[in-house]
This record gives sequence, C-alpha cells and structure tokens, in this order.
Amino acid sequence: MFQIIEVPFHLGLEEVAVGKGPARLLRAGADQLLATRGMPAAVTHVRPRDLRGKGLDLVVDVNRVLRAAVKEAAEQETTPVVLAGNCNSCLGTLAGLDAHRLGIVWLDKHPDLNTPDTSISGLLEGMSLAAALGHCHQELRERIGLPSPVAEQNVVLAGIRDIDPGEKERLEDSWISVHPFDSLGLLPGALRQLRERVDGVYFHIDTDFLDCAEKPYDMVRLVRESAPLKAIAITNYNPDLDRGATREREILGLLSALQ
Ligand SMILES: [Mn+2]
Repeated sequence: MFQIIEVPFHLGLEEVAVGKGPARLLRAGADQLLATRGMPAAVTHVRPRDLRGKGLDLVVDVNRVLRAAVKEAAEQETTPVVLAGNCNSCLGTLAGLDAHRLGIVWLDKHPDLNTPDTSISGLLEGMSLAAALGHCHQELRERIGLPSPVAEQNVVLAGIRDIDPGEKERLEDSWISVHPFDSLGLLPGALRQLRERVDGVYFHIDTDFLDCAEKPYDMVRLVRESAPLKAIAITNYNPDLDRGATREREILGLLSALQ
C-alpha cells in the first residue's frame, strides 16, 4: 500500500518553481494511480510550522518534517511515495528509513554528485546524492537526522546524460554502478547484484530523466521488480515549464508503472 507524502518546496521555499509540482500531480490524480483495491492512496502534507529561517536552515526544517512523515509511513508498513520539489528531499526520506542493508537506485539526467568544490551552478540540488553519500554537507545531513552516509557500493545510478567534469572524476574513482540513458543492457545485472547486498531500496526518480530515457516505464518496472521498495521519490517537476502538460502525463505514466 502506498502513502503519498507531498513536499511542495524548492530549496525551502513553498510552492515556488519545482515546489509547484507535487500539488499539480495530486490534482492530476496521483492518489488514484497509487490506489490499493480501489482506495486512493492517503496523502500527508509536509508543512513545517515555523519557517522563519533562511537558506540551508529552511532545507533542514523541511527535511526534518519529511523524515517524521516517512518514519510514520514505514511504521504503518506502507510505502512512502514522496512527491517533492527538490532532490535534496532524499536526505529527509533516507533519514526516516531503517538504514540497515538499504540501497539506492537513482534515476536522473544528472548524477547529482557535485560538491561545493566542483559545482558549476553552486546549487544544492546538484549535490543531493553527494550529500547522501557523505561527500559533502555532512553537517546538513546530520542536522536532518541521517547520521551515517549510504555506502557507494549500494548505489545504482541510471538514466544519466549530463555529467559535469568534477562529477566525471568522482565517478571514475567510485564504487557507484553508473548506467547512461542509452545503455540499459547492464542495468538488470547491476540491480541483481545490488539485491544481494541490500534488503530494500530507496528509489529516487528525478523526472528530468524523462528528457532522454528511451524506455522510462520499463526502467521503473525493472527497479520495482528488483527489490522491495522502502520509499519512492518523484522530484523536479515544474508545471510552469510544462506546456501542453506532456511531462505531467509522462509522470502519471511513471506512477502507473509503480503499481
Ligand atoms: Mn536532475
């Protein structure tokens, strides 16, 4: 059974840019697509009460509330589906899960493995996976409540097209299993190997992977069938940039593929 958790924030700012994505997907019937025996998925809204800080403090506040919501969903033996603005929601979601023998499968056009030293844009969302793996922002991760980083050996990264130079170096020197958008051939084997090391998977979907993925629904089904999914994230959808609602329909297709 799925439990939707709506996190309508863009770097701590509510309903701005990609922060508008979650509400739009709910209006389009995300809860119906994740129904169990005809019952729409329940929805929890992440709204920190006192958003008076700024910058990273806001990111911490949002992720702490998300952590509690994920923990509650997991305790009720439902699968949290986090509809979030930014990929940094991975920190709050991972913090709410039992970290023991947990893997990550990450679909994204970008590896999100920049650090403040290598980032060209300087934006936190491009550092999301790096932060979860302990490459940067240790303090941020710890404040959100994720004391230990996830081991690189337990990460499968797929759908990748745009890699920054600093990320390329990092990937060449890492244990992460990387699969470009156009080479899905080795993905089933990588998922089987991951399954031997973990009991469950956090499945992160940055919807920009749809820009280039050739068989996105097959990818989602492959991951779904590869291991128990402990939580799922759907991130980075900006309805203002979605003329004709093409992307919205594609994302609804991804949700259907999770069933
Ligand atoms: Mn991305």
